[in-house]
Amino acid sequence: MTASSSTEHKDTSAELFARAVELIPGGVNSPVRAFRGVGGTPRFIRAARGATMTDVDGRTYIDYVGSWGPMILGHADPEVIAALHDALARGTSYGAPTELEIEMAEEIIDAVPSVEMVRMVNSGTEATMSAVRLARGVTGRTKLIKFEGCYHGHGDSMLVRAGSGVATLGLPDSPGVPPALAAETLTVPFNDADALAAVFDEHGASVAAVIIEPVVGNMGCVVPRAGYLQAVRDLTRRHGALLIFDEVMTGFRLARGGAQELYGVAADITTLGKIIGGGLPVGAYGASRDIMRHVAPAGAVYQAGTLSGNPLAMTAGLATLRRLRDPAVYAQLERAGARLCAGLSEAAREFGIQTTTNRVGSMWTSFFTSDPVTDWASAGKSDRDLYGKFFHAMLREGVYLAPSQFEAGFIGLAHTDELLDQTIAAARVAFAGLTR
Ligand code: HOZ
Repeated sequence: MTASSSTEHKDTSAELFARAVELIPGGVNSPVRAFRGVGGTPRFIRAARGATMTDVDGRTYIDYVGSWGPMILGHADPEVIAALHDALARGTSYGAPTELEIEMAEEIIDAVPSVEMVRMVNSGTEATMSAVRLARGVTGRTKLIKFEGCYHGHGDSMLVRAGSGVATLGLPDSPGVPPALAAETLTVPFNDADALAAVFDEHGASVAAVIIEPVVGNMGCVVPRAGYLQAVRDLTRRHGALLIFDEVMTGFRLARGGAQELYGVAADITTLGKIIGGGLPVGAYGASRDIMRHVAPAGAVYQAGTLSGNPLAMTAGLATLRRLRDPAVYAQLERAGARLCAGLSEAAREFGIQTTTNRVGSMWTSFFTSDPVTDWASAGKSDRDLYGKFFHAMLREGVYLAPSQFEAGFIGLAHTDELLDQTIAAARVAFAGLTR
């Protein structure tokens, strides 16, 4: 499929981007969208429906970004939209509690057994920042262990050797983070339990928490080795540190109970976002009652938010989560992921392009390297120039991938077999072009 176009020669996106860069840093409100990881200028989107997005020049793309994860049902899902219409008529924000927030808490608690109480916030960043503060408040310790290439939003403590946009821009440590605070964050390679054990041996008594993406999405998709998450669990218990699973991407995506359900490892604190907002801004953190009783006003660890538990976000989230109660959903996503990734790998092989594709369910990344990708060092070996060329070739063929090698692709329930096969056909054309 080639991007369908009503105005083939027009580039309104480029015109809008030229306006945007004068007004918004880098022309975007979140760095990866600026296309710096792949070159060129971003497409400005006018509308999206199901598994496709249409840009301002009328070109339609099969979308594998899915708003960076939330759109598991597809864009403009009729049930979500109907629920939002209904909610809109009752007002957009009250700054006072609603029954919807209780229903959302019940839905999350039912899905994730390690979560007995939950606090809603407005983004994944807020969720992880709050989770780390909670861990520090509960343990009375200050150090945080994170993994190289994992990204947990842009909170100060997390911007150390981070993935996602900071890796894409080659700025893994951000200016503006006080060195004294950054020094409280220790980093180790993902998938290396011995390295984690060594850091615990040295700093164990001062470590408040380990924060991890149980399946990494932010260095591209990187899969935990068999037994690795359990080893992380065991080490945190042994050293009295709390284990934070950042399930902002994986929550309700890999299984209803997220990576914790899939791998059978329970976290102490879980962060969520993306899918639970059904496409509206949202985040959440939850844990046992014993941990959550420390959060204000029940306890002394302070955290608050004007729009937290916003009725529209709760409505879109609930309409989404209720559809994900059916286990058949995850079987369908698994089949779709397997079909797409098998097709992409075969197409790459056909044209002699070296790729390694990592996938768990509906999260995946094709890296341009023949070596296994198991951590940040191996992800960094991927040929980013080639990824950029592939990305643009796919865009020309009507497929919208993440504009960075270091992001996961997301498949949703609206990606039909026909669309998946069109994507594989597009990849054949793209790979053929790379060999010329
Ligand atoms: N860093 C985000 C995904 N890992 C990108 C979010 C965005 O640009 O919207």
